[in-house]
Amino acid sequence: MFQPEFELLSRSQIEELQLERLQKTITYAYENVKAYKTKLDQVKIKPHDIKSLDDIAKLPFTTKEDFRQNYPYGLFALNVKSLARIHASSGTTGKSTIVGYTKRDLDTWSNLVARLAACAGVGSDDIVHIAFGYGLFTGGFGLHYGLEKLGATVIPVSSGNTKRQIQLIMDLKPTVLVCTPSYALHIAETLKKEGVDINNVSLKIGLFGAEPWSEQLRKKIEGAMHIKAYDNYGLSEVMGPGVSAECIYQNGMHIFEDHFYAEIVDPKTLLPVKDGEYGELVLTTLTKEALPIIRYRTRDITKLNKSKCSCGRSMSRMSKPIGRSDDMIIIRGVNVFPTQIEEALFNIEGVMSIYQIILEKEEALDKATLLVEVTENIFFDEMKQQRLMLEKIKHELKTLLGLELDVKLVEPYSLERSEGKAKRVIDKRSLY
Ligand code: DLL
Repeated sequence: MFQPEFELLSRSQIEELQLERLQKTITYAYENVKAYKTKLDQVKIKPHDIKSLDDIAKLPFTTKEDFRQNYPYGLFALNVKSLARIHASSGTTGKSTIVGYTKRDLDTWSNLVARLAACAGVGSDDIVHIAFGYGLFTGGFGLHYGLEKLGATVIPVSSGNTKRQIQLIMDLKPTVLVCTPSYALHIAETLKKEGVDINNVSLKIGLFGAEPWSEQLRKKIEGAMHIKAYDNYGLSEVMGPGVSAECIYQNGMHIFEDHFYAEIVDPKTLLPVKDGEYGELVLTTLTKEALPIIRYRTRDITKLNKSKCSCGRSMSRMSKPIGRSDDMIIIRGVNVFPTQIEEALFNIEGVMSIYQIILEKEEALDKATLLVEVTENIFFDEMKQQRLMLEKIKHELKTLLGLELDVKLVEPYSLERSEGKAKRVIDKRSLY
């Protein structure tokens, strides 16, 4: 454990520390960020009204829209000149979200990323190949400085040029791979295509995150690469990677609750869900200087488990997010997340690990087509085999998800591979 003095606190000690830090954060944000003062004044709450952790429910939420309205620096508590670094979120629409860090924030961040890696059993003897993009995205630099702090040997490869990645993996013999799970899969496929014997690959551990992925995908990656694959979660608005991470028991990601306060709310009513139920994760930072964030609506759908873990940590565990509330697709009245389709698909032999959902408009109705890559012997087999495969996929989707979808089998390696976050849903509806 990297920081056992915090990681092993009991539940009551965590909550005591959280309350103390929450009160400080609310006062600090109220006094230093105009947007927060205005929001709190509007609901007639003063920082001293926060007397217990439950009182947080009295505070307004912060959303991506607040970042847009206050672009670029309006939510910062300090003058930008006093900051040590700026990053931005990988927004797909509109302007990116700008985030900033003081020296102390960067120190906290690297401690939390060191914790994240140690949680998965990474240590100072490890050689780490980082294939996250370096730049405004928080993945590259975030993991980099944390792993250096842990004492590991870091190779800052960055993303892209998969053949070169493989050459470096074979030559430099890293023991840990850091990237998105979809890129890990692409690396695994390329290793196979290049005819590399997996037993000659030095990798033992994968630290994968930055996008939703199913248990089935984990099994595929672990099987293809002969590694243990661990999930970790974070978002730029709150810090970047290092908000939560799996320990060796791979049974939920421990939220680093001495730095973040987590709530789960119903995304429609915004009221807390019952303990252990799925809902939207809402996070409040407890120690940030440059950009304190109160009740940020992450849009990520997950659930919390507050029981003590076999690793000894009492910090709550969040389940793998099944998706973002804004990625949920509604097909003929059934709500689904791409990861649920992924789970159903990957149960079927002959399905490759890549799929895409195309959303289109047909007259006034939404139409969804699922493109699934299948192995060569199925794709080039007789029509009858292909028909059987189609039926199998449709049946699996129907029984597991109650979903009726148009399915098309496509040739292996015909769908685009991602070097960063995968794009599972292609929404063409706005084009009509
Ligand atoms: O993706 C930070 C990060 C970098 C996390 C590297 C882990 C590793 P953003 O680009 O701001 O930051 O995107 C944040 O990505 O709200 C989730 O929707 C999604 N996400 C991140 N990690 C996971 C994960 C980084 N482990 C958004 N599982 C978040 C599911 C994830 N979704």
